[in-house]
Amino acid sequence: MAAASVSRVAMAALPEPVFQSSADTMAPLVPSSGRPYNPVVTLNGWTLPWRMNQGVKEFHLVAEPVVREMAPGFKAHLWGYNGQSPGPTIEVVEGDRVRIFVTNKLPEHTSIHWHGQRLPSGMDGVAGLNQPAIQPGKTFVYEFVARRPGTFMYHPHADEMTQMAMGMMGFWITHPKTKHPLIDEVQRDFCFLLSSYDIEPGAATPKVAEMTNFNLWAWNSRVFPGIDSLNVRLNDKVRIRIGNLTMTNHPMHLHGHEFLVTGTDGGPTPKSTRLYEVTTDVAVGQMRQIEFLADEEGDWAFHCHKSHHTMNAMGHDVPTMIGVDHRGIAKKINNLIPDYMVMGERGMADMTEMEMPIPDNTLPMMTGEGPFGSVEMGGMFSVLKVRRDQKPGDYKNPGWYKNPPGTVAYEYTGPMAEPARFKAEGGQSMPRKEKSTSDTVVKVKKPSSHSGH
Ligand SMILES: [Cu+2]
Repeated sequence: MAAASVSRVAMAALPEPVFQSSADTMAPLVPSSGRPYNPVVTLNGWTLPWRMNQGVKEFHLVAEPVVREMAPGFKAHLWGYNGQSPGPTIEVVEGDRVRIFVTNKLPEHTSIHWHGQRLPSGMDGVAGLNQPAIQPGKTFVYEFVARRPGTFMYHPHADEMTQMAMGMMGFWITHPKTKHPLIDEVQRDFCFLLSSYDIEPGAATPKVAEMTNFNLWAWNSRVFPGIDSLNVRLNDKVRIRIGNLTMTNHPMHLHGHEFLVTGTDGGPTPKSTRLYEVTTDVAVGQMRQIEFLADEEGDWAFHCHKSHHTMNAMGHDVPTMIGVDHRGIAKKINNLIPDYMVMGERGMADMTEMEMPIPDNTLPMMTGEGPFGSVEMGGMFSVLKVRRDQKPGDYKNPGWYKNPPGTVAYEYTGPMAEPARFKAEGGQSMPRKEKSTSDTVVKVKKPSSHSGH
């Protein structure tokens, strides 16, 4: 009797969960209650609406299996929150009291850890240590005050290997309540999480036991060419917040501009620590927020600098064939094995042109048509688009940059000069040991065939 009445009260108090079915980048959610702030834009994501309940911001997260379109033509069966992986971004203001209802619709228990937050130990979300795990079908309540402004994330702390490999994660932003000496106002504020998956070509569900050999490198569970561009107005001050929930580091590289690292998940960085850079490494479990003045018009690549992270599945286990003339071989082998494909005798770029047959629900390894041809990218790659005529607050993709005449690299068609080759060998600080005059002889002993093995 008592238990029934308690649960009825709890049900009545539960805010209605909001779900998202689209992987499009949603417009920033301008706060309708509470202190005002400049909302963020979650790349290919959205911000979770809240309910004000007697001064408390109430959110409702539902942990559940989801279908995430990782790029057009490729859908993955992941786990996430409220219809998507990653889950919705949570945006609050420093000093807000926040109550988060978490309903578990997964086939196994879960919990949520609020990465980087100052909160009571019992709200930190490590299942078994800080709380009992949330069993399937149950709803738990987390409540704390968002004490520090900054860039944070949330993710399960129960069967983490499976649940994070399946895409369970989300962004959390605590905006400063008043002007903060180390937090500048910006016109555009983007955020995304780095995640990686191992989904066999033709399959849809990640292999969760994978430790190192991931084949999909994602921003917000999207891969190039499925990652939306970051569209800004010329001379906007831009902030990009990045969190890394993969199992390796990602040197994030921006073209055309220098940026400062203005914050980590530890909070805003002291000004004395800020260096102008064009690449910043985001290590495992870290968050970085970068800021720059977008004062160069154009289309600027923004990507992870590990070249294997800007390609999609099938990029591994491919032998290097550069310099090997195997023309004609493919055709001969094709008579024996119909789908056989020889890869890249002049480099891998051939592969984008070959349009090799790939299984259904699989992305090409390198793809993406730009205004001048194939971009030959995949994975963690997008474009910062800086435009003079982009309206304030307009996040629409303006299309390709129209380069002013005379500002595009072009082909030289004049006479070729005689090559002048430099003759000298490189110097050496110390002489090498005299080479031995006799060749090294390697004797190979064949295993005897009658060893009984
Ligand atoms: Cu990377």
